[in-house]
Amino acid sequence: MATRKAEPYRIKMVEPIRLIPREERIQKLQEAGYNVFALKAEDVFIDLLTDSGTGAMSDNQWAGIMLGDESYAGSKNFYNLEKSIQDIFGCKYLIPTHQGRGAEKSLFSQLISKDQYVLGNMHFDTTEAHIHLSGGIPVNLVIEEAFDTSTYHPFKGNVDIAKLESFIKDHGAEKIAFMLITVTCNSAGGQPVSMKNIREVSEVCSKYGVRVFMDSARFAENAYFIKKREEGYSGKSIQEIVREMYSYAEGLTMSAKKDALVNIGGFIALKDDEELFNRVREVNVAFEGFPTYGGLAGRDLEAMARGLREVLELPYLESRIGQVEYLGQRLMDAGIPIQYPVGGHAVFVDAKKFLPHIPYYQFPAAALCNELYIEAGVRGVEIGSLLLGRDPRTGEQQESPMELLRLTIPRRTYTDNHMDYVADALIELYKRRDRIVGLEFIFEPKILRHFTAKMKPVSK
Ligand code: P61
Repeated sequence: MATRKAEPYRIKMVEPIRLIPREERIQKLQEAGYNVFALKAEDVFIDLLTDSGTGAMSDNQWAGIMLGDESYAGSKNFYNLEKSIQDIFGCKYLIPTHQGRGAEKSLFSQLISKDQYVLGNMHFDTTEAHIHLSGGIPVNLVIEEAFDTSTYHPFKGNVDIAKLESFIKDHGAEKIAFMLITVTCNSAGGQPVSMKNIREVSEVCSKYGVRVFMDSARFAENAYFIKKREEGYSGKSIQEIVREMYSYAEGLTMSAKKDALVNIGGFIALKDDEELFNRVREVNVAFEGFPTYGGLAGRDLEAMARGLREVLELPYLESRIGQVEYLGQRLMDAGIPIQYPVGGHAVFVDAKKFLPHIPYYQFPAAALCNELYIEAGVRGVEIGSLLLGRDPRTGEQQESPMELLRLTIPRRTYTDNHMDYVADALIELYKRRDRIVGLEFIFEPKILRHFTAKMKPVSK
């Protein structure tokens, strides 16, 4: 009896990728201002920048694309998506959007009054931006263990319940717009939130009359971790777990580019608040489009309707999370410091520990990211002080609590052989880590600087 698990799919179409020679990689990176965001994708061999919109669709999804009903109003694909969302999340109301941030913009504009707080485990950066844009103040209440990369905790995305309750008591419920639980918690390393924690958040919030929503980009990956790690859930199906998770919230925002297994799309779903639904739908027409397409083509809606059902299949999730774990394990076996346990969608390398000689203001994770490109043509992404930026009041560079290189794994796209190749490259870098130097700016944009900054290695 074979114990090894293999991918629950076979490959029908391939997209060639190529590794350009090392001298060219050095030159391309220099031309890109030592910023991997400025590289052309065709100069990247294995692209681990994001798992967002980069996965492979199934034959069933592609078949659905051909059944796109491109009517301006009342497309049949909208109703198929609505049915998927009602079945999966138990939400009556659907508002489609072009991607996750579209959903954030429309929903938050109707929930936040000026200077109200929006509580969360750890808000993602677009979420934080839309909270600010709607006049709100984001607050992160994740447990302390999330910041300690080497200590095991099965649910590092959990909300600190004591902090949550004292925050509500100290500030008063009327100063709080709502609570948003991000599953899995991307900013903490793709770390899951337990069912117990979701339930407790909902209990505390309902005690004080604070509404609860879920940022659901990786909801199925979160459900998988609950099944594997939380007592009482091993016998439940992913669908049953998802239904229970969402029984504790009144609605959700979704970037469908992750766990709906599509290249573009998003939505808001609301359980039963008809009045809120009407208000959000109204602004969404102005921001995104008519209620039955919301910035998407009928074919996109159909691919989402089908992807949302596929993502709940256990063999898919086992293979998906198993691949991320496989890469993490290879790195750990070689003594490379990573966020532990490995999250659902990415391996986060702890660059502070990998390159202890590079201070935060010389961006160790960005330096490591660049070296990995030179070494192997692999593109990761920095999540650290470069992304965090300067204090808006003082102009001082802020020190991020963690300096992480995120190796984000697209869904159903690369093989374990690719993972071995990435691991081998990082192990090589680890051997010569003493020779890696930090970065300094030659051009620093004022907003979202990490996308367009130009840098150079500091001279020794
Ligand atoms: C990512 F470099 N994530 O992780 P949208 N919520 C959550 C997300 O992870 C998320 C969104 C909402 C991305 C894409 C990304 O500066 C960046 O569909 C938990 O991307 O609008 C997106 O969903 C927003 C990468 C976004 C970035 C912004 O790679």
